[in-house]
Amino acid sequence: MKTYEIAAIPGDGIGKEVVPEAVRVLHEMEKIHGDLKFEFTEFPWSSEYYLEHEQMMPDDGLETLKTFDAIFLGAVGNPEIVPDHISLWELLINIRRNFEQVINIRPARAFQGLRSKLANPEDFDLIVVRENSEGEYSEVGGTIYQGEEKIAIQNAIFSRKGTERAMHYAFELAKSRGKKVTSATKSNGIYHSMPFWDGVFHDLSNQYPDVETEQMHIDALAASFVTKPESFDTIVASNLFGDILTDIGAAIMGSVGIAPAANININGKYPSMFEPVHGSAPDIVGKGIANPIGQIWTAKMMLDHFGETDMGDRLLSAIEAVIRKGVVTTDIGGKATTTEVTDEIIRQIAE
Ligand code: GGG
Repeated sequence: MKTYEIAAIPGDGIGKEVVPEAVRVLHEMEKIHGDLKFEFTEFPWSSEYYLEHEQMMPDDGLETLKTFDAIFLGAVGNPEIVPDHISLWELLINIRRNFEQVINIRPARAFQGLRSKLANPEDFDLIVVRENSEGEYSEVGGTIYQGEEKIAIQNAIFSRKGTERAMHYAFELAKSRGKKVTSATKSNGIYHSMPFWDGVFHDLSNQYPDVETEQMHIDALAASFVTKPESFDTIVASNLFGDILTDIGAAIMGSVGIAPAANININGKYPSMFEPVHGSAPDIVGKGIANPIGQIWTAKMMLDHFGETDMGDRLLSAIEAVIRKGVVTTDIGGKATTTEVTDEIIRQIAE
């Protein structure tokens, strides 16, 4: 029996509603496989935890998480309790940084039954490789003066090492998919970091002569994501550009509620973390309409990471079938509740 120890952090808002659904699906997969076990340990680290403890996770939280095979996270953020930059930096970004989860992989593809009845993955099937450790997500800077004179200074960090490893990852991925890499830049407007980014991309292109390359300014790229997503395969982007592009990617699939993500520790020293692209969505909490597909597809990415690709493929096929059937939540045009969607996915897995 192969056992995977998984730390579950439902977090805030709908994270608490969708994580248990994905856990339910994974337990069903255990039954089908027969030789696989998922042991979940749940941690209540969230904005509510902050109310009681004045921190998003305990001092030894990272030490505790270190021992797990993976971290399965829901959503972070409840600005009524904790300012968003505190909750994100103390929990989500804290884990990404300290566990050297330097790459964030975020796929987006067409599903039959969403954009059109005829859609299929050939229509578009892309992966954004987001640099996940530096860039515009930086604590370097500060504020000076007060009132009308107040000034905020925010520095972005682009290291050769960080930029190269994100690009290497993207090139290797594109090579395995037999397609091209598009670099998201803005070197006409951002004076230092983006020309540097372009230079690294140019150097890496020379190391991968078989991979087709292109670079596009982020504004034009964002527009093309909407109008011709089928023209992309692997996109490499900085931390902020990648975050924004992948919300657009989710929107062109049909809803941010279905998009998955994986924060990968590429050196194998620490656990990787799997979390959907969506946030805590306070406006729909408690209504039973949160889309569980983002979290369940995220579970598929975790299965793939474990090397359980047969099970991962089976799970994705079940998601495809459920979307095709139209047993979906309101955000993608259905009437089903969160639980009903999961029940249908479980039925499809068993078929
Ligand atoms: N599902 C994780 C989550 O809560 N994401 C909200 C968010 O704003 N994340 C920012 C980021 O991915 O950098």
